[in-house]
Amino acid sequence: MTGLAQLEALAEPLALFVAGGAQRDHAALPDGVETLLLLAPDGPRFWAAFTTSAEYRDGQPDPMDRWSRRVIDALADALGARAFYPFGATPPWPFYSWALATGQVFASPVGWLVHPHAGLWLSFRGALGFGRRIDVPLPDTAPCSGCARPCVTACPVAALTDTGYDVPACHAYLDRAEGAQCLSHGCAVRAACPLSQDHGRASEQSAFHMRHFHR
Ligand code: B12
Repeated sequence: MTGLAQLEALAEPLALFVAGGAQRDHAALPDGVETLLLLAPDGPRFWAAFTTSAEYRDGQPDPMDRWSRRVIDALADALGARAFYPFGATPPWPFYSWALATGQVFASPVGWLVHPHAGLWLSFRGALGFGRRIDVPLPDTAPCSGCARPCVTACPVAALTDTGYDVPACHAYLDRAEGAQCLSHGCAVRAACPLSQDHGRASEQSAFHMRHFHR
């Protein structure tokens, strides 16, 4: 089995998928890393898998970050790779830039990352850095080509458009009664992406992340 097939097989029961691979010749990768494979939650299966974990149930802070470290550190050990996380590092590891360098993830009209499989629900739980090159097939088409761009007008207070993200305006709306829909079902912009529809993310997962964002 190649490194990619082996990782995909190990990631599948964890409800993670390989969202893309960044290569040293296209990305600023950490020393010693030739290929970096990005791991993303795989639709509604992810929430079902995560909520059965000890971390989700133990009542301690940051359960998803602790779960991610446990399972992705174990993948790194099994595959002889080095694990990187989008949280807990100062300064943060540049996941956004790494994602764009894969050629499998794209900047949407609103700037956030969009993926052919996950749409705007794309996020990362970690990445594995390998000391050897591992090729990852590229998608046939870029996700936003020919799209009517519903993401640009979906935010009820225009806090996120193709002119940028007004974070204080987003939080102010979430403080109002009308913001309850975004808090309990997730960001309206991310939900509006046609590709997000097929990813079928659980509302409970969106509410979990929105609580974290808006705490
Ligand atoms: C800081 C941060 C934020 C800040 C942004 C503040 C700002 N505007 O400057 C805040 C707290 C607002 C934020 C919010 C969210 N974020 Co955020 N955030 C990060 C974080 C931890 C660090 C970014 C950074 O500074 N990198 C350092 C520089 C050097 O690296 P870089 O990759 O080159 O950085 C580029 C990007 O950060 C980009 N950028 C700048 N501002 C913003 C804002 C957002 C929201 C995004 C997506 C990108 C982005 O420009 C930078 C230069 O090219 C990254 C994780 C990571 N390690 O990268 C996640 C990350 C970018 N965020 C992510 C997510 C999911 C969110 C939320 C949607 C969380 C949620 N609710 O689920 C929210 C938005 C709330 C909502 N309405 O739903 C995802 C990307 C999602 C996507 N599809 O694009 C990341 C990759 C985390 C992950 N685990 O997957 N975030």
